[in-house]
Amino acid sequence: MQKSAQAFAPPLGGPLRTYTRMTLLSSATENPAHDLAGFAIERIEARILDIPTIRPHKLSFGSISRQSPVIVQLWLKNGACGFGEAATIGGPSWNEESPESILHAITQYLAPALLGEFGGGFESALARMDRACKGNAFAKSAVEMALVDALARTLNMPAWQLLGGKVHQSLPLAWTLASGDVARDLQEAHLRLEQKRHHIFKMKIGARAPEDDVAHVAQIARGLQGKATLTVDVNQAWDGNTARRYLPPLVEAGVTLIEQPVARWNVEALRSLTATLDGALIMADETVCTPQDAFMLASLKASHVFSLKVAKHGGLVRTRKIAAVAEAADIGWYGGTMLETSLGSAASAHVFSTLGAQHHGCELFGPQLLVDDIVEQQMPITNFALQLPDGPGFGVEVSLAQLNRFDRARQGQAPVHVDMAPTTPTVA
Ligand code: MUC
Ligand code: MG
Repeated sequence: MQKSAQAFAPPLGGPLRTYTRMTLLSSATENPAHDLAGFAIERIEARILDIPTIRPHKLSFGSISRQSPVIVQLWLKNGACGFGEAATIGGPSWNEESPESILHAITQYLAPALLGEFGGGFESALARMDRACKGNAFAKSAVEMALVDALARTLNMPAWQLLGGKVHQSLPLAWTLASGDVARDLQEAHLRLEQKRHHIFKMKIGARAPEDDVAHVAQIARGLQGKATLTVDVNQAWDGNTARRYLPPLVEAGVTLIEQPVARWNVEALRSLTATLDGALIMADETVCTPQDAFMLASLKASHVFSLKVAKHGGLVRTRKIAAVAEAADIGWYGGTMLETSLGSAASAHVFSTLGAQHHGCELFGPQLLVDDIVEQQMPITNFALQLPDGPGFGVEVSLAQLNRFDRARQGQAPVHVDMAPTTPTVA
C-alpha cells in the first residue's frame, strides 16, 4: 500500500528538512522511525492477569476482590513492542464485555485482521478492526493502545505527542471510597488527605436502600467537612423517581458531582435531572460510549459532564472524538477509569493530557487499589494530582516478570465473578 511520507514529522530537535518518501527510505537504515516497511504489524499476543485488590471494592451491582485486566503485546516489523490494556469490573457486570470475551475477540478476530498490515495509521487500523468485529470496544481499545505505544516508541516520543500534544502536565486525582463501611471509608479518606494524594472522594452507592445511602454519604460528608470535594457514582442503580427523590438530600449533604444515577438507557431521566437539579452536576458514564451517544446526550442536554474512559470508547483516538463532542456542546469531561493497572492508567493519562480546559479531574487510581502493579515505576502523585509520565510510549515500563506472575493461564485461575448482594430480603 502506498503511504504518504509527509505524514511523518522530523525527529524532535532535528534539523528542519522537507521530508519526502525518498528521504525517509534513504535514512531508514539510520533511523527505524523512517522505515515505512518496518511499521508492519508482525505479532500480537494477549493474556488475562488476575491481580487481587487491597480490599473489597463495592459497587451497586456487587463487590470485587480481584481485577482481571487483559494485556496486549504488539510487535512491529522494526522490532518495537507496544503494550495495551483493557480492564472490566466483575467480569461482564459493568457492561457486556468480560476479560474472556476481550481475549477471544483479540486472538480470534482483531489480531488476524491486523497482522501484516501497515501499523502507521491508527484510523485505518480501527477501521479494519471494525470490519472484522462489531462492537467489542474494550478489546479494540487494548489493541489500539498497544499500537500507539509501539509507534510512539519507534518514533522515540511520548504518546501524547501522537495524540495531539499535551496541554496538562498533571490532573487532580480522585479516590473512590467503596469499602461499604463509614469508619473505614473515613479512615481511608483522612490518610489520603494527610498524604496529599487525594481531596476528591467518590462514593459508590446504589447497593443499599436509598435512605441508607443518603445516611452513609451524609456521615462521610460530615467527617470530611471543608476538606474534600464529594462525588457519588450510582452505577445505574436507581430509576428516575428514586433519583429525583434522593439526589437533593445528597446535594444537601455536600455532593457536587453525580455519576450515572439511572440506567444506561434512561436518557429522559438524565435530561430532567440535568435540567432541574440545583447545586450539583450530572455526569454520564455508562450512557456515553460512542460518538453517537455523546452527540445524542449533547443534543438533548442530558448531562453536564462526560466520564471519559478509553476502553468503553474503543481506544485513545476515539476518546478524543467523544471529548470533541463534549467541548462543542459546552459539556465538561472527567478522566474515568475501569480500574486499570499503571499501563492502562498511563495510556489514559496521555490522552487526557491532550484535552481541553473544561475538566473535573480524573480518577486514575486503579494502581493504588491493586496489591501490586505490572510496571517498574508508577506515575507520581504530588500535591493531590497525578503527574503525566513523559518517557517514550506511555512513559511506563512493563515488567515481564510481573506479567508472568499474575498471568491467569500460568496460575490456573478461573474467571472472576462479581460477589452479588442478595436480591431478596432475608426473613428474620
Ligand atoms: C465506574 O463506573 O466509574 C471507576 C471507579 C470505580 O470505583 O469504579 C469504576 C467504574
Ligand atoms: Mg461510573
